[in-house]
Amino acid sequence: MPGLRAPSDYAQEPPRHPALVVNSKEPFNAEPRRSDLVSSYVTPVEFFYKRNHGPIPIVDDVDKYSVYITGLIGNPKEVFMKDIWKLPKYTVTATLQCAGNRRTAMSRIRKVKGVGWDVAAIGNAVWSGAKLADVLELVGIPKCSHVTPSGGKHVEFVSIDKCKEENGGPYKASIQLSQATNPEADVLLAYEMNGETLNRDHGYPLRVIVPGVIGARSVKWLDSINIIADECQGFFMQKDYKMFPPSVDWDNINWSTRRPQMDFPVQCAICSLDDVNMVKPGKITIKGYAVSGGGRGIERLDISIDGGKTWVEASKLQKPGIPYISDSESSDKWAWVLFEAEADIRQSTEIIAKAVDIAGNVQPENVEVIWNLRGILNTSWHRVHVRIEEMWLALFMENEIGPERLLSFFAVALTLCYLILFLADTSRLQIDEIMFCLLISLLG
Ligand SMILES: Nc1nc2c(c(=O)[nH]1)N[C@H]1C(S)=C(S)[C@@H](COP(=O)(O)O)O[C@H]1N2
Ligand SMILES: [Mo]
Repeated sequence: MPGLRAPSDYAQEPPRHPALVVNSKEPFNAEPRRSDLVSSYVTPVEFFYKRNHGPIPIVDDVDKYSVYITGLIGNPKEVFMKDIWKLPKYTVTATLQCAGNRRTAMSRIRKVKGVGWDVAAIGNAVWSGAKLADVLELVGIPKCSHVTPSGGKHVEFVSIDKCKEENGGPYKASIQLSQATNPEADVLLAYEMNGETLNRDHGYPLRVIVPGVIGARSVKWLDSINIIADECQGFFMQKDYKMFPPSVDWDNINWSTRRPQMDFPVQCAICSLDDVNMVKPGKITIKGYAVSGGGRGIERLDISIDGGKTWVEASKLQKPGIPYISDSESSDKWAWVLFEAEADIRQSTEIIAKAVDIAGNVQPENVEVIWNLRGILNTSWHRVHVRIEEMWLALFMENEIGPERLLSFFAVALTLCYLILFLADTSRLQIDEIMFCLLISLLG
C-alpha cells in the first residue's frame, strides 16, 4: 500500500508519555498508573493504554492511503480517506479494554502466558469516524444484513503491522456481518480520538472500534476489509483470546473447542489504592471504574471494607452534573462509569469492589474459578489491602529513621529494661527469665 507501510524493526516508534508503566518495550505495551487512569472520565490519549504486537506502522502520504474492500461481494472497492470523510461523522464514547487486563493478578494464582497487565489496560475515549454500516453500503451491502447473496457472514479487518504470532504477517480479526451492518452497534472506522486526529500508537490513519467487545477486535491501521463465509482464521481469533476452563493447560489444549471471545464481562477495579497501602486511621476515598460489555450499563457498584462481610453502594458517574442512569438515553452505553465511596478505616483490612450490570451479571468472587492459561478476562472481585500504620512506626517513618537506628533503639530499650529490673532488686534468674520472654515476644 503506497500510503501506509509497516517497518520490521522498532527504530521509528512514536514518542510516549514518561509516566506510562511499560510492560514490554518491543512490541510496545504500556498502561497508565492507576491514579492517573481515574483522574478523568475521558482518558487523555497520552495516558490511554497501548497494546501492540509489532512495530508501529508509518503513513507516508495519507491521500494515497486506502482500504480495499473485497471478498464475497459483487464489486470490490478501494475506499480512500476522502471517501470516509464524506460519510456522516459519528462520535461514540466507548471504553476499550484489553482481554488481558488484570492478568498479573491471575498469574499469582498459577502462572499464565502473556504480557503482564495491572488494572489499567483499559481506557475510555471519544471516537469519531464513519459507521462501518455506512462504509459497507458503499459496496452494496444493505444495513442489518446477516448474509450477502454470495454467502458472506463475517467481516474481516486486516492490518499491515508485522506480528511474530502471524509469522511476520499482519494483525487481523473479524466480527459478524450482522453486527458490522447494524447501525445501533456503533461499529466505527475511526479517524479521531478525543477530538484529535488518531495518533500512530492508536491506529493512524484509520482503525476499527467495536464497542463493548474485547480490544483485540478493534483492529488498528486498517488495510483491507474482507467479507468472508467463516470467521477470520488468524492467530488472534483462533489461537489466542479464547476463554478456557481452569482444567485446560498447555499439554491438553484444543483451540478449536472454543469460540473467539467477543463481548467482555462485567468488570471493575479500585484505582485510588494500590494492592497494599499503609494508611493512617480515618477517612479514605475509594475510587475506580466499572464497565460491562455488549452495551450493558452498570446497575450497582458494591464496596466492602471488611473483606466481604458487609457491603455499601458507591456513587457512579459519567458526566459531572448529570445523574448516571444505567439504561437511559442520556448515558453512554458503551462507556465506563467512575465510582466513588468514602470509608472510615480503623484497622487493617481488605477493601473489595464488585460491579453488577443491568443484566444482573456479577463479578466472580475469586480468581481461581476463572483461571485460564492465557490469563484473559480476570474480572474477579477487586481486592486491595490497607494496613494501619502503628503509631511508633509512623513516628519512625515520618522522621525517616532507617533500620540501623531502629535496631539501636531496641538495644537501648532492652538495656533500660535490664537496668530497671536490676535496680528493682529482682534476682538474676528472674531477670533472665523476663528478658527471655520479652525477646521471644518481640521476635514473634
Ligand atoms: N493492527 C493491530 N490492531 C490491534 C492490535 C495490534 O497489535 N495490531 N492489538 C489489539 C489489542 S489486543 C488491543 S487490546 C487493542 C489496543 O488498542 P490501543 O493500543 O489503541 O489501546 O488494539 C487491538 N488492535
Ligand atoms: Mo488486547
